[in-house]
Amino acid sequence: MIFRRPLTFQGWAVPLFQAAKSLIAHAERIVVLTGAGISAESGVPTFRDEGGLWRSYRAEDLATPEAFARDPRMLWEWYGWRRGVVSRCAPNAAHIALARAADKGNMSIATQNVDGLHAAASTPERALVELHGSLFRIRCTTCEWRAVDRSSVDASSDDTLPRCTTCGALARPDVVWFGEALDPTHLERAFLEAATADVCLVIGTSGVVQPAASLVSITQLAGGAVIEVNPVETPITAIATVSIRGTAVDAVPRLLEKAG
Ligand code: BV8
Ligand code: ZN
Repeated sequence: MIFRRPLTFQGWAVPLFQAAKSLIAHAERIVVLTGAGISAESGVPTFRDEGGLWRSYRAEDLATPEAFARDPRMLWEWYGWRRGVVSRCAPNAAHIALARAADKGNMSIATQNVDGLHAAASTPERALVELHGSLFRIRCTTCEWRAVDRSSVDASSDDTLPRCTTCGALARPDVVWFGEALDPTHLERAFLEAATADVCLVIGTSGVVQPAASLVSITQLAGGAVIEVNPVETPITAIATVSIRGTAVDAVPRLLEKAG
């Protein structure tokens, strides 16, 4: 039963929204996959939308280990700018509604985002997997050292770049770049949650980055329902049980609110 109609609050489309709400309300296990779109209404630039981050840059020029090896100052300048933008953003109603739902214990959230807004919305740590790392953690390029770091970055010279406090080597953002493997424990946990979920709720992702996007088909192939929230169609729409044409702030709190 695949519905692919735009969600409108007039006329017959409302039952689609109710169908999605009911699937969520009756689910024993829910896995949520979020992408940059859930943070758009908090003011965090997305990657591939008009005006998105990648629009003005090429992913392969920036978020890769080769780019960092070639020009660590340029990369630290970009991450420092993003850290500055994100540190002025607050979690929105979608992050907060998910955090409250996750607190009940039957929901896990796998996010592709590195903006830390799910954590800032007090999502229980046990329910959150940051698949691609965090803008606010750094790690050593040589030893195992890593640390939380929310400071502004001075990329004006190699000497002012962040350094490991254990061995003094150059530090890098603790994020997963293209061509780098995700943390296997994170991936295993996310895959298990997806394989055992009754519902996969996909919010604000273009569904192009792997292996994160494959969580959706894992739930679908295991017989679970897929509910997508996105203002536009994506490759995920084709396998969605219900695809809601709406924004995260508009749709997510309504989907999660308990029937009155
Ligand atoms: C790896 C961190 C292997 C850094 C990021 C198949 C299998 C495995 C790998 C691949 C594969 N095919 C290709 C690959 C390679 C690659 C990949 O996926 N390439 C893509 C581009 C084709 N994958 C990798 O390299 C991964 N590594 O597989 O390694 C390996 C194994 C062993 C040993 C060595 C290697 C690593 C991928 C991680 C890359 N890092 N980020 C950083 O952020 O700086 S990815 C980056 O894209 C972000 O994390 C971002 O979150 C993510 C995905 O983008 P989206 O979140 O979807 O954002 P986007 O802008 O695209 O879309 C926003 C959506 O929101 C839109 O649809 C829009 O309509 C919607 N929206 C807008 N406003 C709203 C909204 N929705 C709701 N409400 C709104 N208001
Ligand atoms: Zn070190």
